[in-house]
Amino acid sequence: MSETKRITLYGAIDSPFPHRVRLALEEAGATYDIIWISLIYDKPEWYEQKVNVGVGKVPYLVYGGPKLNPGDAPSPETVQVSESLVINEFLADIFPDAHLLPTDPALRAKARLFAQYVDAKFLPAFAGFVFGLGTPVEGLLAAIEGLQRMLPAEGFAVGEWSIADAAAMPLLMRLNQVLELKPSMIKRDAAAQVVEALASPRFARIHKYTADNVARPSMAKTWDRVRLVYSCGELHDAQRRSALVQAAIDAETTKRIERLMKTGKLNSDLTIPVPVQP
Ligand SMILES: N[C@@H](CCC(=O)N[C@@H](CS)C(=O)NCC(=O)O)C(=O)O
Repeated sequence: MSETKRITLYGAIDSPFPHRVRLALEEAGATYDIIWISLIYDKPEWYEQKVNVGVGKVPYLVYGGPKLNPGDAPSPETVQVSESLVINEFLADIFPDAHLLPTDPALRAKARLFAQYVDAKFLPAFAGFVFGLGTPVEGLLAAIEGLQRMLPAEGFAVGEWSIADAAAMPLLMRLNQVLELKPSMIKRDAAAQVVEALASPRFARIHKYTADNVARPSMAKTWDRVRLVYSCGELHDAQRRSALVQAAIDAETTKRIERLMKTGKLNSDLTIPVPVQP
């Protein structure tokens, strides 16, 4: 594809998966529109009926066609891509000059293995811990350690920044946020143990890796916690603001858990054994 066409991303503020795509778009210096979908409250019916048909998950990327507004169906001549890791590969292809993936085949393979580890191992451990479903502290730490082992001595997952980093960072950011804000679903003693372990020399490499990613403008522009804070009403008093953020996270988490208990599914991809109700 020689010239870049209009890009529309359908995303949700609290979801790590569209965040992956936003990181890649920012790193590519792309111009794009975002249409926000509320997943928890008032998920609009048109999204599953007209956009990500029959699936309804975010992210969803539309490439080409005229400007889209909420409620529009993308025109049939557009390219439509789902699945965050696949979308990011697509972005690497349409923005070759941005080097979202290295050119060396060995490094490309490493980048893909890293992303695959994130989804296969880190994501279930993260979700099980964050949603209070019984991932033990050591299970979570082992998953983070596995990620850490895949990192080179310095720099990003494959040296230069790549979409492998976009795969991992949205989850690491949300884990850190949960450890800091401790919504009510999180067991406080477990959170304290994780915080202490992550601050220890055992996790020095992932600590530095996270800091290196946080320092990038792409993260500053896309980290949704800021949006969540501002969506709470442009408050300036830090204490009140963090109480409101905590309340919002608690409310969202509670809704998610209620839905999980009813359906047995965290989302359409991820099933976590639900404890049997007495
Ligand atoms: N494997 C997918 C996961 C996407 C996903 O599960 N998105 C969730 C939000 S975290 C979603 O849109 N769920 C639909 C819903 O909750 O209604 C990806 O990487 O894009």
